[in-house]
Amino acid sequence: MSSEKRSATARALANVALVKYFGKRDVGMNLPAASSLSVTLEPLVTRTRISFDPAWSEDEVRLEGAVAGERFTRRVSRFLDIVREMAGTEERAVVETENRFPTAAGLASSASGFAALAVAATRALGMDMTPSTLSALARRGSGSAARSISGGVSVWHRGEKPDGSDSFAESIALPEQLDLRLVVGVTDAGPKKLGSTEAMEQTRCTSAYYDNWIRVVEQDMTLAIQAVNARDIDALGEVAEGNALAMHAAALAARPGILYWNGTTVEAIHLCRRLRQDGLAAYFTCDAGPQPKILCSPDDEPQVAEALSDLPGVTRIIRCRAGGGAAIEG
Ligand code: 2P0
Repeated sequence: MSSEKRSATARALANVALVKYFGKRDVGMNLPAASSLSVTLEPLVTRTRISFDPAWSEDEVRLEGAVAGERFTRRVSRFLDIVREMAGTEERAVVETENRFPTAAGLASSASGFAALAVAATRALGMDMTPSTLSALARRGSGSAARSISGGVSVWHRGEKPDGSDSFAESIALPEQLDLRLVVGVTDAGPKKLGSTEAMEQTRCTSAYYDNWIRVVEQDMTLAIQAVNARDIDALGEVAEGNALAMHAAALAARPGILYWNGTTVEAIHLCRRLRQDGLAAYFTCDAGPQPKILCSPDDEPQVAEALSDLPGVTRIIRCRAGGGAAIEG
């Protein structure tokens, strides 16, 4: 039987939220309980190649050159089922994906991974997608992937519709309009983290602070968008640090409490306060793991990077800058 492969390769950057996504209004559809705001980060890139072929009977997924585990393969396959249904095809695929950033860094790669996969799969099948429909599609793989389709600073809209068609992200400032820097501190391996989906649900169902957390996010979105529009890194950083601490407070108040930090993470919060006393724009944020991330201005980045790398417990740092959106590669 003759077969014709349809292939494409895409790249997408990871993103870090400055107003966090932590709580869903629909788990199956990855619909968030509130909007969020993030920035895509160079050089944290995922590159994904996909080939569809009518002759194949199963999807095959390769991660960093090796056959991926069953759980990851199933997750990719379920995502491809959504794409296949939209395209009206049953063709199976081979997916090869590589994260061009240190896997030991404990940085989430599901955002860049599903954004790159959404772009590559839809291109390979010849589907005509707008950036917002691509973002809503990437969201189905992992919520935060919605924010890795567009570049620079993006807002992911909560949306109202049950089908999720109005829950997508779009850029509000390109990297050349707001040159943000973010220094990631890699700390010694902390306790194995609870998956984001489980942590969000545990917090929603058991934390006495959850409803207030969602109210805080709504207020912080207004303040963060104002700060971005004013190109004011200090104002944005203040919102980002407060929002990250509020997210972790809500998670800590879950039963049982969810504690992502280690001692070095806490020392990094103190460090940011010291740096600000010295007149630097340096603001703490942290996601579902122990790695401290410091948002700063381009001018202050060298000093922030030096101070963070000198912090006991930080084994390496990764200096990131605001980057572009997901794209097809030649
Ligand atoms: C964020 N996180 O806004 C928040 C902050 C983690 C802490 O988005 O369940 O891996 O696949 O939608 O996208 C991580 O969540 O979760 C995340 P799912 P995802 O960046």
